Amino acid sequence: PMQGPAFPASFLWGGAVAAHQTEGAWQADGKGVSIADVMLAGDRQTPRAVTPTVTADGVYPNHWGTDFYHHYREDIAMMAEMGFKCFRTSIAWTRIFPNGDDPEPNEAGLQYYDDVFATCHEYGIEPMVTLSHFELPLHLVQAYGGFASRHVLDAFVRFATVCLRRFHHQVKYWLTFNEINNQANWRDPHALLQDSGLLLQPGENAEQAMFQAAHHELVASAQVVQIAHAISPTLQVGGMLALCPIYPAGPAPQDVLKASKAMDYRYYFGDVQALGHYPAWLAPYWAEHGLTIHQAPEDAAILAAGTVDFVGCSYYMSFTLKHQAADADYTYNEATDLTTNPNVPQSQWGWAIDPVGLRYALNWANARWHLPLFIVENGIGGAETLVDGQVHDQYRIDYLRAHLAQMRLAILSDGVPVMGYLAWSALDIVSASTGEMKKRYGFIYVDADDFGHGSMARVRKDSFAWYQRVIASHGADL
Ligand code: P53
Repeated sequence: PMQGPAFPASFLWGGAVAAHQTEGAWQADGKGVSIADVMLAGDRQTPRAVTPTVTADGVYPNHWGTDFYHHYREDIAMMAEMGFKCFRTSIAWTRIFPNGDDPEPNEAGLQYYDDVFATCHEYGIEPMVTLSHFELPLHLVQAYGGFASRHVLDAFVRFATVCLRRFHHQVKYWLTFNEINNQANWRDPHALLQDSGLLLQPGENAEQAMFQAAHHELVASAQVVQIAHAISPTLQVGGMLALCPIYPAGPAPQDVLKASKAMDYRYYFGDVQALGHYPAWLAPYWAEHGLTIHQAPEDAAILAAGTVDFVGCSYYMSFTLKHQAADADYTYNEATDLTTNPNVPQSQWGWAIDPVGLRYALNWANARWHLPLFIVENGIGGAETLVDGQVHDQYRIDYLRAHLAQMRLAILSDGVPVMGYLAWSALDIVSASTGEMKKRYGFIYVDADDFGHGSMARVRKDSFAWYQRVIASHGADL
C-alpha cells in the first residue's frame, strides 16, 4: 500500500448506485414503467434503442438489474463490512408515483425505501438520495414530452416533496438531478432521454428543447432546495454534475478559448444552481442562435432563492478539444470537437484515465462555485471473470488509488473543501450508457450476465479488501 497523510476524520467514505441500474423488480409492489424499462441493451458501438412499450422479445437489462430489491440487506451488510460511512442510491420515481403524477403515492414503494434507509442506519451508514437519476416515469414522457413541459416540473416537485416529508428523519443528503449537464451533448438522443425525458420529432430543434427542459429542471431543483430547508434546516441539498474537464489540445489561442467556452457551456447548469442566476454569456448566445427559452415571471426569484448547499460531482475522465478551422464562432460540438489525449491511457470502453484531471477539476470547481464539493461517483468499468470464487480487479485498485491520491492533494495541499468520496459503484450494476452487465464497476461482483442469467450471488472482489483498508486508515493507506 501507498502511505500518506489521513483525510479529515469526518470525511464521508462510501459508494453509490442508482435504483434503475441495480434494483431490478421493475414491476414489483405497484411500480410503474420508467424510461429505463423500455431501453434495450447496446454496447460501446451501438446506442441503446428505446421501444414505445415493453415488447415480449426485447432484452431490457434494467428489468432485473442486479436484484438489489431483494438483496439490499445482504448488500448493505457488505458495504458496512467495507466500512462505508455513506451510501448513495436513488428513489425510483415510478415506485412512488407509477405514472409520475398519480393522485396518491404508492405506500408499498415508500415502505421499501423506509426499509432500505433503516438498514443503512442499523449499520451506521448515512444514506444519500438522488431524486432523479435517469428514470423518469414513461407516462410523463409520452403524455407530456418530459421536462419540456411545465406539468412535469410540478409533478417532480410534488414527488420530491413526498420523499422529503417521508424520509427527512432518515436522509440528510439529497441530490436533485443526476448529471444534469450530460444533456449539454444534445446531439446524443440518449443524453436527452436520460436527463430530461425528451424524445424529439424529426425537425425539432434539439438544442432549444434541451435548454427549455434544463430550465424547468433548474427551477424544480431550486424549489426542492427551498422545500427541503423549510422541512428541516439540517437537510443538505446538492446539484450533481458530470465533471469532465475539457483541455485545449495545445496552446493555439483558438483551442484555449474554445475549451474555456466549452467548459462554460457544459457547466452553466452548475453556475445556475450554485450562484442562483444564468451566466451573462447565455442571453447573447441564445439570441445569436435563434433560441427562445420560456421562463415564467417568478422563475428568476426561485433560482436566486434556491441555491444548493453543495455541489455533487461524478468524475470518470477528462476531455481534450481541438478547434475546427471552420467554426470561428466557438460553438461547442461534443461529437466532433473532442480528440484523443496522447498523455493519458484509456479504459476498455475508451474513457480517458486521468487522475490529475480530478485534482484539476476540483480546483476549477472550487474557484468557480465557492461551495463544498462532494465526489458522488468515481470509478472504472471493465470486463471481469470470476475464477474459483475470486475476481482480481487490480486495474480498479490502481484507478481508485491514483484518483484518491490526487483528491488528497486537492484537499490537503490546495485547500479544496471536499465533503466525501463515493466510489461508483458499491456493487456491480447495469451500465447506464450501454445497458451492459459486463461493463462492471463494483467492489462486489454479481453473478449475472448481459441477459440476466446467473445466480445473482455476491462475491467480494480484490478491491473490496483494498477499499476496506483505505477507509479503516482514513485514507492514509491507499
Ligand atoms: P456507464 C456519461 C459520462 C460519464 C458518466 O457510466 C455517465 C454518463 C452517462 O452514461 O454516467 C454516470 O454506466 C451515471 C451512472 C453511470 C456511470 O456514470 O455508462 O451517473 O448512472 O452508471 C458510469 O459506464
